[in-house]
Amino acid sequence: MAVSVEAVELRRVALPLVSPFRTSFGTETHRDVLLIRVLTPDAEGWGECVAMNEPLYSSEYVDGAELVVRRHLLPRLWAAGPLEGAGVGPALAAVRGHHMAKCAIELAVLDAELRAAGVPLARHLGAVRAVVEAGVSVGIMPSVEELLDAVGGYLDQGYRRVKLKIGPGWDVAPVAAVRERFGGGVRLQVDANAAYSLADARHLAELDAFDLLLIEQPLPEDDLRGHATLAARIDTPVCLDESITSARVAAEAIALGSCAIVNIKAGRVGGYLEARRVHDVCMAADVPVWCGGMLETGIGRAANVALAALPGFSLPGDLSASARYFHRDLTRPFVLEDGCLRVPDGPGLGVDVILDVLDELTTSRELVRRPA
Ligand code: NPQ
Ligand code: MG
Repeated sequence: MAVSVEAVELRRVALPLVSPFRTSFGTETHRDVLLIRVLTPDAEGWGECVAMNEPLYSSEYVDGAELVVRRHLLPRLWAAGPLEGAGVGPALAAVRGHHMAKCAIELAVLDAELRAAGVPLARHLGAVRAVVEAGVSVGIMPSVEELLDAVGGYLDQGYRRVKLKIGPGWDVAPVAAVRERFGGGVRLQVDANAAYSLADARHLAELDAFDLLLIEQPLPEDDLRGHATLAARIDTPVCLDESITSARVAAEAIALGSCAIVNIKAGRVGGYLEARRVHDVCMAADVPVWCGGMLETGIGRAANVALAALPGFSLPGDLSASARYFHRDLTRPFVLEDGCLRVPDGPGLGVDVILDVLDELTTSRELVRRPA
């Protein structure tokens, strides 16, 4: 069902993190989020742009995303006229890249469309589950002792699997310590965020001893061939994150033997509908997938949980409780129930933005009206 977008609000929100999050590319203390709110005659819709403050995870960053939305994407949205969520990708396709910016707009239009129609996003995407297993991503810590305390706390909360961020100088020792302390029953995986090179293959093979579910994105984003070579040299299954920028690239990576598992993030591939196509490609190839995370607020988290309820998502995602990252969320908080998150079943995202909290955390806002 097409909706007529009358105006779009661009809003920047700053959420302090409960503790600093360190990865191989840097340390974050705040989440600086761009929100997209579309106003239509029947309903409003919300989207979240997951671009980081700096272009460290990928080339997108939040100031750039905001500019691209305003200058290059909204004019194309207006030109398209009334449209469905499924029409957003095609309407914006002339603009190269900027997947996270496009994803936020698509999600907002989908949300408005589905709220107006009374349909939950999960059902629209093809969800088959009412709850999804929650995993937690644990940053690089000042010491192994602090890491063990953090992991122990998350396991006590019920998380179904643990992902350790790794990088040169923080890899084999912390993994060995976590295995030693918590045993072989913990589902454990690692994420390098592209911090290694093929010359590290023998070193990364030392991780083979720890029965990891997977190693995520050891090599640079554009090195599919290198990942295929590495995958043949280590026993730990290789999973790709940053490299998988579309369903087509997912098919290529699988065909090349670059990965045995895929992390799906809607922002990275340009939207939740392309994310579903990545899921479909992987499922057809018997490649397990799981839902990645970008420290989303309740808006993006609700959409991720809906996506993760699709049938091919056979591993726990980076889907945590709101409290893993934020003191206060922009929606009712997501909470763990027996190590799982409930899939929202209300129309659209199925969660409502708490406007008081939103206003308190807002750092800027602008309303762009459809040209007459
Ligand atoms: C990943 N996420 O899978 C990312 C990377 C990441 C949950 O590990 C601010 C905003 C900080 C986005 C740190 C997880 C971030 C971020 C890491 C994304 O590679
Ligand atoms: Mg990753």
